[in-house]
Amino acid sequence: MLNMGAVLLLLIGVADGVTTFCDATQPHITTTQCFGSLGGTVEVQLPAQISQDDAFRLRKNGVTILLDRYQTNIRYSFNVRTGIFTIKDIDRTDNGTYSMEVHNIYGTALANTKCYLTIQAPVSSPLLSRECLSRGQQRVSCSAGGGGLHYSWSLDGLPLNDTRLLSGPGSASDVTLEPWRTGLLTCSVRNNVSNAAANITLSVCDGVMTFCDATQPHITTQCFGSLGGTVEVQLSTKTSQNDYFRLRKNRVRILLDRNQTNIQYSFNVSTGIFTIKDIDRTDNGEYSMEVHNAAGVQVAFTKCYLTIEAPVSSPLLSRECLSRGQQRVSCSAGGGGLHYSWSLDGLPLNDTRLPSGPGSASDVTLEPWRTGLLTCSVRNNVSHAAANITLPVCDGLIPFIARSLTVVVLLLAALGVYWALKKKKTSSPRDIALSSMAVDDGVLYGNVSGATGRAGGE
Ligand SMILES: *[C@@H]1O[C@H](CO)[C@@H](O)[C@H](O)[C@H]1NC(C)=O
Ligand SMILES: *[C@@H]1O[C@H](CO)[C@@H](O)[C@H](O)[C@H]1NC(C)=O
Ligand SMILES: *[C@@H]1O[C@H](CO)[C@@H](O)[C@H](O)[C@H]1NC(C)=O
Ligand SMILES: *[C@@H]1O[C@H](CO)[C@@H](O)[C@H](O)[C@H]1NC(C)=O
Ligand SMILES: *[C@@H]1O[C@H](CO)[C@@H](O)[C@H](O)[C@H]1NC(C)=O
Ligand SMILES: *[C@@H]1O[C@H](CO)[C@@H](O)[C@H](O)[C@H]1NC(C)=O
Ligand SMILES: *[C@@H]1O[C@H](CO)[C@@H](O)[C@H](O)[C@H]1NC(C)=O
Ligand SMILES: *[C@@H]1O[C@H](CO)[C@@H](O)[C@H](O)[C@H]1NC(C)=O
Ligand SMILES: CC(=O)N[C@H]1CO[C@H](CO)[C@@H](O)[C@@H]1O
Repeated sequence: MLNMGAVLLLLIGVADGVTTFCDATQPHITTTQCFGSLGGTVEVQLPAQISQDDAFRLRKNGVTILLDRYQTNIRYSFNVRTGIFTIKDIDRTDNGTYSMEVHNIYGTALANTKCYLTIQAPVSSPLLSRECLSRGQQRVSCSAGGGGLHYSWSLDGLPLNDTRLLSGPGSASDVTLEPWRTGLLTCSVRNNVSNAAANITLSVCDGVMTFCDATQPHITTQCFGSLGGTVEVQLSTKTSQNDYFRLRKNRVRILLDRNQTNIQYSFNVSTGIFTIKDIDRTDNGEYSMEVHNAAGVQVAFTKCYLTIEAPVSSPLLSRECLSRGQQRVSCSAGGGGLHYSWSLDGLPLNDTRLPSGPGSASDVTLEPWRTGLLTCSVRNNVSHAAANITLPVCDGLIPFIARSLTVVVLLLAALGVYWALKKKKTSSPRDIALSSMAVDDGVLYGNVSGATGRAGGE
């Protein structure tokens, strides 16, 4: 049974990850700052010159947690030989001041060491998204989970420092780059317990081209242009080389007769197509064109209203296991007026196959047994983009069961030891120590259930 407990502890250790180390023996520092990773293990180096005859007492926020010969309980352990104090399965309540007093057999204090433990969530893999702005500029955003995050960027291995950036400091979670920057951009994220990085390839932003047919008379056609892109509006097919035309934006003349091109606007007389390049937010509005023949008779009058939307950026998918093995997948994309749709293995994920929410939401919750290739498609009136994610079975339930079993196994083992000792001697000072340890175990049991609750939510 103890073997089974050890195997389960091993499994949990493998599942849970980050181990941090802290040296609390440095002289002249009264309280050393240590960091522990949520769900991980911290090892604190305390004075190692303890002999077998010395007595020690470890306290957390003034309360004794380990004493003399009782050097191990479910989560705390102290190795007398190495002087390393270990806390496993860290949760948010483990923050606080830890201290250790060492006395020799005459009761003389030999050492008193203190450290303050701060708990941080480890850094999750960063997600990168890239967006084209007007004039070919591009913005890249980096998002990661975890506490106290610090960002840094590099392009083709060289640090992207402030002199190479158009906006903001190089330590922000998003950067804006000049139009001509290309290469491999890396976002590195770190905190005091872990670090992670992600890459994205930068190419030139050349914008999205949209087309709109505004040749219908008597109505104002709704047209859409993409921020940073180009729009072509079919205004008339009736112009001949001898006609005169007049193009207006919000009633102000922008192009006239033979002067058919300026920096942003152009009109091709032979095709009747009006083009706006390098669109920015101020380009929205009503455009109209009047065509007169050589005799001054109006032969055409068309109108359109141009709405500007930011194009859809590559969607980012993130997956989260909920309790009971359900899973939630979120899709996030940049852009204006976004419309989402989902499919699983190529078949639309409609409302009858979803436990919650409509299939047009930006996140969906799926039954535990759903597996396959999930696709999130995002579109607006100027562009569209999609992303895939492979759904495995949520194993969130396994650590939950494993931890509950471990607690049961260890409590049974403790009970076994207790009964064995009670049989030997009915009254001894050890019994007092053990009963106080049993009280401690009660407190620890609370901590461990807190940890399992968290695992279930992950
Ligand atoms: C532990 O952290 C919480 C906030 O996360 C804080 O309110 C609490 O005072 C801290 N406990 C100790 C003993 O420092
Ligand atoms: C910025 O980076 C460039 C090349 O990566 C380097 O030559 C320059 O010295 C750096 N400037 C600062 C202020 O770090
Ligand atoms: C990013 O690219 C560099 C250079 O190709 C590579 O060494 C590194 O492993 C990549 N990092 C990630 C997270 O993909
Ligand atoms: C065309 O219009 C621009 C202003 O938009 C003006 O500066 C230029 O002189 C005009 N050219 C001709 C040939 O009319
Ligand atoms: C107008 O469009 C035609 C057909 O696409 C093209 O051949 C011509 O070069 C264009 N004219 C101008 C001034 O762009
Ligand atoms: C939902 O999708 C399934 C298979 O993909 C299809 O058989 C069913 O008709 C769809 N239902 C609705 C209401 O669209
Ligand atoms: C496109 O624009 C129309 C209004 O003209 C709107 O009703 C529709 O929802 C838009 N479509 C998308 C995908 O945003
Ligand atoms: C998603 O997967 C499908 C099927 O394998 C593939 O055709 C499509 O190109 C993929 N899309 C993306 C954005 O990776
Ligand atoms: C990267 C990071 O978050 N570093 C922090 C580690 O902790 C010290 C305080 O001990 C902070 O000053 C750092 O910013």
